[in-house]
Amino acid sequence: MLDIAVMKEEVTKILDHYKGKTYKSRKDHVLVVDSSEAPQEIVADCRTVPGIITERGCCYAGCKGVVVGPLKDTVALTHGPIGCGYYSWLTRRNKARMNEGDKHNYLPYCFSTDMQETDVVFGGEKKLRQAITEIVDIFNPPSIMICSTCPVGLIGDDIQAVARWSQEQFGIQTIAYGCEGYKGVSQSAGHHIANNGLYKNVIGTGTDPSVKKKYSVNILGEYNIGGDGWEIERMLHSLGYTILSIMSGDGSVARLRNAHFADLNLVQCHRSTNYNAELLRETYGTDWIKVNFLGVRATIKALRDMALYFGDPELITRTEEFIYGELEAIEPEIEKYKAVCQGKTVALFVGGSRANHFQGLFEEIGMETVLAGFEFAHRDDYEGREVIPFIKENADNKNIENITGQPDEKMYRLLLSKEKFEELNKEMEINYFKGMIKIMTDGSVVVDDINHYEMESFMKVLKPDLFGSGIKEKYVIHKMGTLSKQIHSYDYSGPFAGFKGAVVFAHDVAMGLTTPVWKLIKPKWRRDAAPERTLAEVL
Ligand code: CFM
Repeated sequence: MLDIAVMKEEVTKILDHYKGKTYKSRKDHVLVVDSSEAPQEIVADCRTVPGIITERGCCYAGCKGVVVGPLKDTVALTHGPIGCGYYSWLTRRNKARMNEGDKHNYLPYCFSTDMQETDVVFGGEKKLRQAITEIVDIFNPPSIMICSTCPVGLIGDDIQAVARWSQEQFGIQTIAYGCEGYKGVSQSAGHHIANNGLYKNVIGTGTDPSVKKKYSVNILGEYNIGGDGWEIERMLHSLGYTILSIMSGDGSVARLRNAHFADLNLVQCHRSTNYNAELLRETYGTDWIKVNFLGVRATIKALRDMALYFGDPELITRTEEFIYGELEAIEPEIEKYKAVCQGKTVALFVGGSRANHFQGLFEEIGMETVLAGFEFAHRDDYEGREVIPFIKENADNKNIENITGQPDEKMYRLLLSKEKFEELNKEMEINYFKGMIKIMTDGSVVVDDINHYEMESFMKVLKPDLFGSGIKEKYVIHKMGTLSKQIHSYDYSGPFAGFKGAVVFAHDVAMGLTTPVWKLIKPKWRRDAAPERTLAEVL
């Protein structure tokens, strides 16, 4: 149990190392959870202090790397220097395979215009046209998606004009995303741009209502990292659901076109897909529910909510039987690993939703989350959707087009009557997400857009047994003698979702914690109690 007053004091000490503007900016991004002060407010989704060594990524990463990139039947063409394409090429471990009905999988390829200095000086449109011509010659894909990197916006290449040219020249749908790396303040802007592009050009363009079967759903914000999506599919298929599309892990443009025929949308990652969840609701009347397939209890809740939404007694019974069978199989395994992990603590710093989603899973193996934070989440991901109307727009998020959906005359339909909706809403909060702060215990720390200095400082204060984060932090943490697990790419493991995934996760954590190597590493700050340097001395 963490002491609120002690933690507040520690946070003050850490922040006191900052001066002037930096202090002013950072103090509002860090809070100690204190339910007596609820609702607590945090500052998020704004510019990082220059030079502070943030853990954030760029807008292009959010658009190409996260949302558009995993769609396997389109060629995602990076218009930019080769590094941008290369580093966003499957390092996230968004798996894909050819499933029944799939005709294409371009994910094993990395497509880039490989911009050089001369292209930056004289313009890159010619090279972009040439790349598209080659792509059509070699692959003749059903669609092409152009994703911009920083130099493209700086020199003003007209990617929209090239997309129109490509469409006319080859008759292939070509969508251009103006997702230059510097647009917005993080990956988050890229999610929004990608959502907009898919909503305008892909979703709803399918004309095959026969895809719709009983209990048709879309899964939004599930990227099949380490095979998570496949485990979710296994569960939903055995319960009799039809998955029309997944945005976008192991997903395809072909399936996304018919997403508007679904009865219900399931939102796994709220941050990256809340835009389309809302647009689908506004345009087609399709409700969405927030699900979380990470963690046993969370998975059970998601499956129960889904069954409840459809309200079919047979489906509800089938769901309970399924849950019972799965639990019977995994519980002894989880208990075995829990014996190792019990009582340990964890700090989590991940993108925009997993620092929230994984907390339940850690709790189930006996581990308490003492610090959690997001790289690029917005206030609603911390505080809940009720704050959305109060979020102030700034110059950066004004940059990104904000679309609202108009009801589609032919396709708009409501599955639930008003009364039924209200009744269920009380139980499962349809179209709502409560965010991170409400699930955390008093005295734990929430940090938005953590930087290197703060990460090291909190490591020393909280001494977690595990730091769940990404590749940028991993080895620094290891050098501190602490286990670090990559919650983005799952290191080389997975799936962690659903019932079976929980066992894989528990196994991995237990294995990591008991690795003998920790006995051999003692970081300097643990060896001698040398006086701490001030930030000014470090800089
Ligand atoms: Fe959503 Fe993601 Fe995440 Fe995200 Fe990401 Fe990711 Fe992430 Mo890395 S879409 S916000 S931009 S859950 S790549 S699969 S792990 S930072 S917490």
